[in-house]
Amino acid sequence: MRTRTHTRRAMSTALMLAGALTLTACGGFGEDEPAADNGADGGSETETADAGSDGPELSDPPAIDGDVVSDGDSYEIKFGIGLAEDSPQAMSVDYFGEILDQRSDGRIDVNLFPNSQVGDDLQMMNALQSGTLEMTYPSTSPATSIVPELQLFDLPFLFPTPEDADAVLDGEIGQEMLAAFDGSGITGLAWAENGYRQLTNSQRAVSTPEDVEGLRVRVMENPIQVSIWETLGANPTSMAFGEVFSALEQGVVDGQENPWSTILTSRFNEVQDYGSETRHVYTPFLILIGEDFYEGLSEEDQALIQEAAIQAAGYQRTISREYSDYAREALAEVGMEITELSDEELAAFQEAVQPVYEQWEDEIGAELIQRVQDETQN
Ligand code: KDG
Repeated sequence: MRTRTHTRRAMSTALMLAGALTLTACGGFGEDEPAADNGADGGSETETADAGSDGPELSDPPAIDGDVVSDGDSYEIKFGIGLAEDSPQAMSVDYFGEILDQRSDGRIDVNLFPNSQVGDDLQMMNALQSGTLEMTYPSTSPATSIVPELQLFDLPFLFPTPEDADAVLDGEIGQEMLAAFDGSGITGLAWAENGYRQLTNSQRAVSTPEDVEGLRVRVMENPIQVSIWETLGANPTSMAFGEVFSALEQGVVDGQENPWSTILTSRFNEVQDYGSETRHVYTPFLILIGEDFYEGLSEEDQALIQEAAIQAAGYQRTISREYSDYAREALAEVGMEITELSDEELAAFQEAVQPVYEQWEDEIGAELIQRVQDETQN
C-alpha cells in the first residue's frame, strides 16, 4: 500500500525551461486537464492510492538503505516524463527522488515534470543531449532514432510473459542495449516497464485482424510500429504521446495503443469506447541521464544515481504489473467495452503480423532475434 509522498512538481521551473526547450501542449490530455500538482514553491505533497481509496493497492517501495554520501555539491535533477503524475512511471520517479534525497544527505533534489510538460520523448532526449534537462524515461520506440538496436523491442509478440522480458532486459542483451547509448550524449541507466500494449478505438469492438481494417490508429514515432498496423490493414499515423488525447478527442484518429495503466491515467477512456486485449507489443521504459551531466558528477554520486535508478526501475516493474490489472478493471467499470481475445483470435493476430519479422529481420539482426527467442523459449 503506497503512502503519501512529498514530491516536488515545479511548475515555475518548467516555465524557465520553456526558453530552453520546445514546449509541447500539455501532454496527453484535453483542455481541462489539471496542471501538474505543484505548490507556490514548486513543492507539493502527492496523495497516492491507499487501501482506503478506490485506487489501486500497490506494493510499498523497498526500504531505502545503503551508504549516505554527504560530501559533494548540492544540485537539482530535472526529470521529464510523458505520462501523468499518478502513473507507475511517476511513482517510481518519486521513489528515485526519495532514495537520492536520503542517500545524498539532502544534496540531490529531483524535480519531476510529468505530462510531457517539458517536451515529448524525442524533445526530452534531445534536451538531455543539450544539457537543458538532466533525466527522462521514454519508451524504447522513440529512442530507436538514437540507438537503432532498440528496434528489437518493437517486434510484435516478442515476449510471451513479463518474466521473459525481465530475463532479456536484466541479462546480456539488456546491458548491451544500455551500453549502446555511449557517445550519444545520453547514458542509459536502467530498464523499467511500459508494458503490454492494448488497442483502443472509438469505432467498434475488435477481436480479429479483419476488425482492424481501415481503422486510423495513432502509433509511436517509429517505423516498425507503422509496419505492424499497415500489415494489419489499419491506417497508422505516427504522433508524439502528448498529442494523442486531443487527436482522439477531435477524431483525427480513431484509436491508439498503449498499456491499460497509460490508457487509464491518460484518461483515453473519455474519448475511446472500445478496448481489445491484444498485448501485441511489450514496450520497455528506459531511465536515461544526460551524458555530460553524469560524467561531470563525482564517482560516488554517479554510483549513487545508478543504484537509485536500478532500484526505482525494479519497483516500477512491480507496480506496473499490479496497476495493469487494476486499470483494466477500472476501465471496464467506467464504461469501456473491453474485448478479451480467445486463444484462436490471439493466434490470428500473431500470424497476421508475422510479415513484420520478415520485413525487419535484416535491419534488426536475425541472430539477435534468435538470441531473444532462445532466451524466452527456455
Ligand atoms: O514517457 C513515456 C511516454 O511518453 C510514451 O513513451 C508512452 O508508450 C507511449 C506512447 O504511446 O508514446
